[in-house]
Amino acid sequence: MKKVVALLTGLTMAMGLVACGNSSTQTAAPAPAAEEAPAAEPAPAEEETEAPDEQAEAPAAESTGNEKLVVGFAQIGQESGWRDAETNDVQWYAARNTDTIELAFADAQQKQENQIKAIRNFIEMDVDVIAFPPVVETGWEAVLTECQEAGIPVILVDRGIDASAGEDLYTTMIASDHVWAGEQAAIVMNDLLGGTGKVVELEGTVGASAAVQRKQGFDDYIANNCPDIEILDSQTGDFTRAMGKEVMESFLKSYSDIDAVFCHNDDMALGAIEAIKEAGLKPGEDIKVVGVDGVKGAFESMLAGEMNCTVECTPILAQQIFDTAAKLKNGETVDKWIMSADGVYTADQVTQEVVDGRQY
Ligand code: GYE
Repeated sequence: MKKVVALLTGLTMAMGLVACGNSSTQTAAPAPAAEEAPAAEPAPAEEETEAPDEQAEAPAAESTGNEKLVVGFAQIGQESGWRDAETNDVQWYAARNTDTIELAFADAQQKQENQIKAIRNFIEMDVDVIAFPPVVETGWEAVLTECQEAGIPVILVDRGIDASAGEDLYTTMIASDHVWAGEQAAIVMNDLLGGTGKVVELEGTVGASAAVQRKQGFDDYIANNCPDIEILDSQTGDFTRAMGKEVMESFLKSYSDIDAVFCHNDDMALGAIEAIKEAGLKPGEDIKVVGVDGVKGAFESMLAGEMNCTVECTPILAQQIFDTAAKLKNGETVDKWIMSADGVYTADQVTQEVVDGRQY
């Protein structure tokens, strides 16, 4: 009951909490169901006279203890197609498993303070497990300590936090290897350029682990293995298509000799492609384009010959998130990093069939 009531309270907050669409109100519904349960349950006759009070309380305690797995998910926002795919997957999965799962979902609209508020709200709701993708790497000590004190396990999803903050602040992370993605992008870039050329880089959200680590993987590989590839400039496009386009436009004004662009996600790559076309150049040929994520739009663009490569980073994480949360609720231990298996896709591998077969 406590969780359920708190869930309803949470829903009224300005955060815009929803639990798998409207099912938050359904998850609140167990209250009446719980009251009915004792009546439906035939009381064992032999104990009835011995301890009637306990008899009355036992089923109630059981039913208000909420046997469902209650997960609070504090989403970053809606910056990219990738993020929408992750949100859809989480909500879709929860909606199909309402008999076992309650999802409280918050959209923090790109703001760390909103994510922190949502997490605090989940603590108040006494959810079983909290899951969230940290918008940036730093600044989580206080709220994660509060989770710990409340005894609520935390799953970091798709991004990490600064290791110096302490790995014991969270229970596990379900995410891709972003350093690996940056390295793979550099390997393909080296091939595309035949070992020589000038590259610009569109970075993700400043301070986000996905951006910091993709940059690290890419820049280090180029610095150590590609003496004739120069990174001319590197600026944030905040993981959005609009900013990717805007920053690429300014790169194209500043540099006349750009051979390639590495984008920390596909949305920015698609924005950069628009800018390249508007500048009268051919994306994929005059300027090579490499992205990360593997969203359908990137595959379509590869099929059209405008994008050269995307390094996959799967957003289809819901099953792992809820399975892991269930294990944590049961007190089981799980790996500290549950790493996604991702692939690298170059334009020559992409057919209409491949595009149609993409899940996100
Ligand atoms: O690559 C990007 C998104 O954190 C892995 O965030 C995620 C990244 C993803 O907005 O498109």
